[in-house]
Amino acid sequence: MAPERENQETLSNLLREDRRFEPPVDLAAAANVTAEAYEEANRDRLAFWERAAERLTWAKRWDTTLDWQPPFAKWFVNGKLNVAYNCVDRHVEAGNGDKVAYYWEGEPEGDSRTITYADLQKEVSRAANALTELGVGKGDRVAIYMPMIPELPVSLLACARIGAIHSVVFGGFSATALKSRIDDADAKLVITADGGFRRGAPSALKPTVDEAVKDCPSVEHVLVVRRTGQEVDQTDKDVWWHDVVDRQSEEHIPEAHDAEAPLYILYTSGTTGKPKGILHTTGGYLTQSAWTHHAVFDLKPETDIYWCTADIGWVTGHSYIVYGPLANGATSIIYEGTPDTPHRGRFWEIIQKYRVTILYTAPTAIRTFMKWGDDIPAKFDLSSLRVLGSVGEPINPEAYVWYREHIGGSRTPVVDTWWQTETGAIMISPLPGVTAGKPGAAMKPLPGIVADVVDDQAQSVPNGGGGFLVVREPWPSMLRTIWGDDQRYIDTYWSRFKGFYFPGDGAKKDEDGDLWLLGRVDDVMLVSGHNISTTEVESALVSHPKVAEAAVVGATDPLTTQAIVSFVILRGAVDEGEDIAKELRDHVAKTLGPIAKPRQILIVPELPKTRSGKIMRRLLRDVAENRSIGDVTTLADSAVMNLIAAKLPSAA
Ligand code: 6R9
Repeated sequence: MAPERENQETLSNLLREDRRFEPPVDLAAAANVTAEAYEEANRDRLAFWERAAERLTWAKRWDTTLDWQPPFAKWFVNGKLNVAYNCVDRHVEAGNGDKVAYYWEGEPEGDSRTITYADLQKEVSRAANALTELGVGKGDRVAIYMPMIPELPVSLLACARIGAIHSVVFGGFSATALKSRIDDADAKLVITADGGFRRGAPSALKPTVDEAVKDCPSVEHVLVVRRTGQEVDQTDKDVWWHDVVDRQSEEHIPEAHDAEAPLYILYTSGTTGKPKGILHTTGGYLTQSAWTHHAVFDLKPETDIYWCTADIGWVTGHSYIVYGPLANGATSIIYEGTPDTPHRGRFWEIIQKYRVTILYTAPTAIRTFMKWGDDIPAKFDLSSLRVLGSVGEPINPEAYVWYREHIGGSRTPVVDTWWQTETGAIMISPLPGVTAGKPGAAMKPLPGIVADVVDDQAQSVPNGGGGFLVVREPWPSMLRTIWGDDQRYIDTYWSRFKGFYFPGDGAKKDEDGDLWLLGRVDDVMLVSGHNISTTEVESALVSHPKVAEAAVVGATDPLTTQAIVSFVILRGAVDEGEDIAKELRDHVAKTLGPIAKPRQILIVPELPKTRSGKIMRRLLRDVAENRSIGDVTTLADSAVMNLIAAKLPSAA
């Protein structure tokens, strides 16, 4: 654990960046959202969100836009709507039934499906009828543990349609992690598959579900999709999707649900304690996920082909593969596999094949592509791309510039979108037709969002200062509570700064007042009286041509309180005898100043990451401080920590 920092002053503001990228003229001229949106929202924030809500189809209009009993919000009070109707049926009714909703690419090459809005309407209706037959009703919880196959978004929408609350659990989590999430929500049904494809081979899911469910009294049925054809053990709770769903009527009349009816729970691991079940509701969530998708990606549903590479088990997949894009009538790609199967150009091949125009991915993927080399994307035609997005971690300036140049052909704006499971939708981001982008900056709160950077006394910091990110006013897609634990909701998010939402991230304002995200405050280091962000030191390391990826932690140090320890993946082989550690330490000192010079540089083959690609610095801190390694259940690949430990002489 990092030492207590009760009197945390502001974050040191070390990194300088002068590159600017103006929006392309033609994109700006035809942009969905212009600079006026900021003024409109400043004049009347609630009226702004009302207009965003009017983009949806309501069965009954709300009578109060916001009922705010801090920290509990209700949006669009007494309004009624059906999320699945908004995402599917209304497009069919408008004559767009033949429009493609999803181009689905399986991991095995050649395994693909095209799903129109009319197809989706039939599949979702059948699945909704099946859930009803299995005894699932309004307010019941359904746990979903599936690979990235079409039945996954269909399951989400079927739950939304009947008012059941879905809880998607990443297909990579262990039986213990799955069981604790099923128990916390008292799920009545689990939807899963025999397995999925990973790196060219079938990988089983069902045995994990069997293991998890054997002591879950709340679970009445397990609905199983046959995907890989693997042998599965049958239990008396199991029913096959093809037996139960396929024979249902393809008609289902959607009932309108209350704007505040729960839509889903999604667990975030957090750094400590039991996972938090983040609860999202219906009207506000769909309003903001749809509006931000329209604004931040400048989505033109008639012509764009949009691809978000996230897993649907992550909030990014919920809001920007399923709900936002479908509410907007978009055509999207869903890809089942990994970027390196069967070869390292798979992403670029998919973009070329479908003429993808908008790509939304994560810094961890971008850094991996940089490491693999510029020659791989250069072999493909990526000229269809017009907007690039990034999410999940701060994007290092070098990664931003590489992404823009090698993927975006130096034409496309890059939108760095800051948000969280808890915020439900994008909060801070450039607008591609408005903002002159700065590599590494998330820039400004979106219209209708009131965010700021404050010091530990909750005072707004001046331009040039750093501190804590806060959100000062409620927003439509905010979490409503932590499932079953209002007190934990209050303590976690609303107690650190009275009256403000505290997301747990550090941030700085540059001289223009633009925002830079600096990572979780738990990761901020205290070195000789300076608060230094791990993000800035990592970005400095990544700006060295020999470095592919870097993770930085503060380890207890008798002289300086904490000392900076860096874990670095190199871009290629390094000559014997070369003092790479010295070279990198000097590079950081030159880029950021001597205060940020790492005490230690450890060259490692991999970094520990979550399934959504976030570096788990907590585990690296354990290594740097010679402790036994903590909870690894949310790690994408648990073998990584052994690889790292094997590289260490003696860390401290
Ligand atoms: C959407 C998502 C949330 C945390 C968040 C922050 C980090 C996400 C970021 C970013 C800097 C960005 N984060 N996007 N940091 N710049 N563009 O990632 O949700 O998995 O809940 O993570 O991710 O630290 O607090 P979630």
